[in-house]
Amino acid sequence: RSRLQTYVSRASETADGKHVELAANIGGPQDAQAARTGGAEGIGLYRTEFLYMGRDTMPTEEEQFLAYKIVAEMFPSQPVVIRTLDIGGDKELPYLSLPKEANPFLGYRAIRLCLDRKDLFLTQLRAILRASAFGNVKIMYPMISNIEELRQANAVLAEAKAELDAEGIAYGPDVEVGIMIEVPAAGMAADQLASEADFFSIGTNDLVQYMMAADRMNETIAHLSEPFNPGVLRLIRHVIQSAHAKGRWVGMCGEMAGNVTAIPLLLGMGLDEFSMGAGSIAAARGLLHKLDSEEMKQLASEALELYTAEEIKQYVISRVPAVS
Ligand code: PYR
Repeated sequence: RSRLQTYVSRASETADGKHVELAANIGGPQDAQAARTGGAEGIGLYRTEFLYMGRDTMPTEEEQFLAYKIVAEMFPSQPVVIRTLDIGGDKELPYLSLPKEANPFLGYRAIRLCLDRKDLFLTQLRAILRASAFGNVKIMYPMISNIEELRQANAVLAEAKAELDAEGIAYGPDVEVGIMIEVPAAGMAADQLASEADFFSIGTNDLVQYMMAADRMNETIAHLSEPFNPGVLRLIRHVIQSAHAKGRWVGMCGEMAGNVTAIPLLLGMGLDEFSMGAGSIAAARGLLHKLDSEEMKQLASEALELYTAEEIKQYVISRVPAVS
């Protein structure tokens, strides 16, 4: 057994006994076994896009229900956060006729598309609700920009529940409904959104792209895709503090959540759940075991006073030997 292997099956606790959740990002049932063997304590991001891609017709409610239920049953008491369809103009779906857009990442995608194509959204929400009868399923809306979108999405969810009630079909009684924080305006308004969302998950890949106004696929400006930028870190801190003030939990499902230099800072800022590729979980857990949560709180507050991403990273590395 390698040293990392020993961390696959241990609880995710810091040196001083604070529990955080280490969860996995998956793209479908085919990834769920690797998530379990990798030591995930749940699924922090179930990407549902793949169910819709590479085919000529929309997946039916039954197909989706089965794909969600299998995963819910594999993590019987642990959370499985299912993200509703996050697709847009950069992908081809033959049965959707998506518009060609000059700026697809600023365009008709994710919750925007779902609120416009209610038929599609209602079908997916029914499928997720039905799967929630078989495990600890949570629903998450992607790309929320304002509270109206959250309310509109919840209205469709209420409709889906009413339909299932009328048909006598079971679903979980207390399904939590959260949102992704990817749009900077939503991050700034996190205190308000926390009044109506049960949890947040910070999608740092998109959040950094939108905060830095830098296309993350554009190599020429790759240096700007920088999650350690002080502005980005301060927004993350604001999101976590705002959620906690309203008694909500906060996860992160972007790449930053599995970054060993970021983990001490995120722990110090109070992040509750870290969701990452299954292959990163053992290393993250091993690191957490060595960190003192109170010390990391201090570290984070000092690091967020520094002016550059490089200084912040160097500061973490100098203070946390386990990182380097
Ligand atoms: C993001 O970080 O943007 C994800 O969607 C995971």
